[in-house]
Amino acid sequence: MEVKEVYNSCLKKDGCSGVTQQQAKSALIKLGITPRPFEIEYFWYDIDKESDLNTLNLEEFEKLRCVVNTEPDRSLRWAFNKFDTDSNGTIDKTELKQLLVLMYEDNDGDWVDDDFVTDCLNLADENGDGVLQREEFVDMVLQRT
Ligand SMILES: [Ca+2]
Ligand SMILES: [Ca+2]
Repeated sequence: MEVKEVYNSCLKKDGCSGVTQQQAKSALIKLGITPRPFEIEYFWYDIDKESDLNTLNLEEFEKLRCVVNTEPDRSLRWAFNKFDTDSNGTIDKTELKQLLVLMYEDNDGDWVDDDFVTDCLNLADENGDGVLQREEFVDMVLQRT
């Protein structure tokens, strides 16, 4: 399928003037491209120049398609810094909760509760210090997607 065709098919569902992050993701998957974790979010603000309601027009979507999968490590670094809101170099339980709500947004992230966050933290916290170091964060994100 052509890019334009896929773009339009994802667009039609809600009649908006551009694709949202979710629609962009499914459009890319239809085109045979699987975005790495947080790549779309990472590139989005660079590309969405007009910031028109957080959607991409066809031209902007083309740009996204070209950059996805080019810098997977950078998008993970960006995500780590973004969720490390107090910039202390680790992700604690509160910060992890924000991240999990976002990651599970597709399935309505509201069900993410403290028990779930604790379970995820315990699974990912390899050195057992109760917070996620950068490497633990990367492993967790890659395993979950
Ligand atoms: Ca932190
Ligand atoms: Ca740890």
